[in-house]
Amino acid sequence: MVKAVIFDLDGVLVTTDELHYLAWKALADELGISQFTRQDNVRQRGVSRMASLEVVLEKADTKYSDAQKIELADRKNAIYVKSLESLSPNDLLSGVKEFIFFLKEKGIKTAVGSASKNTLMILEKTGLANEFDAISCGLDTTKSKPDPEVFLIAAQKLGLDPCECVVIEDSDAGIQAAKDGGMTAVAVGAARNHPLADYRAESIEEWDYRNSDLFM
Ligand code: B16
Ligand code: MG
Repeated sequence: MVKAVIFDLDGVLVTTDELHYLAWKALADELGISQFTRQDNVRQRGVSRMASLEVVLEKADTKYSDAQKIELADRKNAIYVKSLESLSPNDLLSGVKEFIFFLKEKGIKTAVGSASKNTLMILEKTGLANEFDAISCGLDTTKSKPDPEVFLIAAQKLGLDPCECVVIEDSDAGIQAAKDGGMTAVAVGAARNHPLADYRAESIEEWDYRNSDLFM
């Protein structure tokens, strides 16, 4: 049986994808980049803020210095954080609380493995700050998913081997990271057709985890 479940944050526990998109779109508009689309935004899922900025700048005529890029990423983050002001426990995705309770009853540890540097604030606002045995986030890492670093740090904080951990992810980059890290990967949402996934579900709510061999 698995010893821990490591949750991706955005798209798995909570969905602020639309808020990320609107903040990047606002920045793109400010910079006169009219071609930034929702399809571009799909490639920003699960990857770091700076890697996401590069997706926006692919369509820019101007070349930006590293210092300017940091300023642009800060500007986007300010817009995004402002839009998180009204985030509350009501914004947790359906079935999340029940699944965490199920895992606790089974004695399975839980962790968060997220690219977001806003992880702690999002967990606090949604009432999950004290629910996990470990948190690994964008503040702990030097490499962005698909590098497995964020999940390996989570496993290390839990005191477990990667092969004892299951990762639940909604991004292609995150599924790749989980597999490269030697973990079992459950793909939900946008990543559910990823060829490397070991298990697939529409969402946690739709997943028949009670009957999954993972937890028998
Ligand atoms: P921040 P996850 C990711 O969260 C988002 O999916 C991705 O779109 C975002 O660029 C990344 O966090 C960094 O977020 O700007 O708040 O540090 O899916 O890994 O939980
Ligand atoms: Mg995600």
